[in-house]
Amino acid sequence: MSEPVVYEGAGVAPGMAPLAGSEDLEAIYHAVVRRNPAELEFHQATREVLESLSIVVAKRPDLAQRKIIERICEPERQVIFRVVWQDDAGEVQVNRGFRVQFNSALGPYKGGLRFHPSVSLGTIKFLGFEQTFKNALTGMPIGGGKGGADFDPKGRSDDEVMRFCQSFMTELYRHLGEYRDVPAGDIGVGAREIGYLFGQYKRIANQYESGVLTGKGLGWGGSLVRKEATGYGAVFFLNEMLRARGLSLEGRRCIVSGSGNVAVYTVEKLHQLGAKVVACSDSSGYVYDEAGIELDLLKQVKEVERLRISAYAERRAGTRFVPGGNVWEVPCEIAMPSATQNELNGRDARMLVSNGCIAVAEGANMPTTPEGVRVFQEAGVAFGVGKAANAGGVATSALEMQQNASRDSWNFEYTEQRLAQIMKDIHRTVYETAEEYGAPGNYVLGANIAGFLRVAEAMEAFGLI
Ligand code: NDP
Ligand code: 2IT
Repeated sequence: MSEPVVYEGAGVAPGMAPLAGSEDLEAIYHAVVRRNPAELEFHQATREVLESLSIVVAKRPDLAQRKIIERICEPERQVIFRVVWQDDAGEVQVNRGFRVQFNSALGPYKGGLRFHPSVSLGTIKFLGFEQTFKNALTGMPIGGGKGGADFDPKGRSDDEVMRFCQSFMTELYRHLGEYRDVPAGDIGVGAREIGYLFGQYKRIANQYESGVLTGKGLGWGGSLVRKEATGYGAVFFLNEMLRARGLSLEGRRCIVSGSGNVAVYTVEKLHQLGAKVVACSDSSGYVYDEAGIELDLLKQVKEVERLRISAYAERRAGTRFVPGGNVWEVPCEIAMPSATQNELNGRDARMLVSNGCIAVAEGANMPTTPEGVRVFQEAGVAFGVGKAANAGGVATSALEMQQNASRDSWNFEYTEQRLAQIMKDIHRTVYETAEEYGAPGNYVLGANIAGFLRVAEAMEAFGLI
């Protein structure tokens, strides 16, 4: 992948269109920039949604009158806290923790926790904003939130990760609850971290409140398919996009960036459905495997041993590791960015298009820059925006909450079938909304409008909140 970029300046990234025909939306955007200085990723995410909304504002002046868009752009609550812990050498470490409780119109705040050194308030705010619309699209009773810390789990021992998680939860617990706010995983937070976090919550709250976190282990309240859900769901969504064009996945050459939770299960489902993934990556470079990525080896290297992606190439003949390489230079028909925000820029998009790429489905949150999105859309590439395509993870989290509430657990087949149906429904909603608003095939517009309207209508019913 390209080195992820952070935009400099006033927050209008290259490739962003003017907010057509609406001074109000332009004013709202500038108020967001003023009120959230230096939070460039948040500006970018807001701008993308506002671009889709001009058409709604024209049709629904009532919404503008009651300032619903301004209200939706302002998080309900933001918590920032100190996290102190001791490393294995006995040295004291100080990190910063965040939880942005963005919108609870449709249900308790719901969204993952990210542990990565790049995390700042702007990162968490953009993710919480996106999550609000994504969760609305699932049709499930969940509001939007996101949290995390600038903690870097890389190279840390299990004990260090445990001490960090315990300290983090010692502050965060007071803001959580099955009916209040339900975190899960994201970058740097998987089943190990959720275990330590749940253990600490249980100690402090003195109750076994299964539904307070999702992504739990299968032996203690987790749901089958949650681990696989984001990747599987993104492939289901991709499959729907292809079907809508009369195409199929069979035999397609694919690239998946990243090699974490989302990427691994994206590769797994692509292979199950007859496609072939020839490259994946991590922040150190990419591996190229013409025979198709060997999934057991990828899982061994990444999930079990937590090694760099180069270890994959070292252990498999006929493969190549390209240190610092850009995975998008590998020719493919289908690209699934599944690592991080702004990892695929305009140049990458042009390269993909000229190499014959026909579809992109975003497993990550906001991985394609605005310029990249424009390049794909202008070239007629089917472009599945993250808040629709990667909603399978949080949707299955909601299924986990449902199982916890009824003290039940469902089998794999049934749960996967629920996920597949949810992804089909999201695709249909987004597709039909785009058509209704005069932009057939524009999944960005369809997702933003459909998600926005669901949240806005609930907020309207609640009065001025
Ligand atoms: P993981 O931590 O499991 O994996 C992240 C992968 O992306 C790793 O291969 C990592 O490489 C790479 N990566 C992360 N940050 C960077 C960076 N700044 N530069 C280059 N590479 C990077 O995370 P997930 O798979 O859970 O998350 C991936 C994406 O999917 C994120 O955007 C997340 O928000 C999104 N997402 C996750 C969901 C989930 O259920 N987990 C649900 C929906 C969306 P390295 O190890 O070298 O850092
Ligand atoms: O971005 C996302 O949707 C996630 N990280 C999953 C959130 C969740 O609550 O399962």
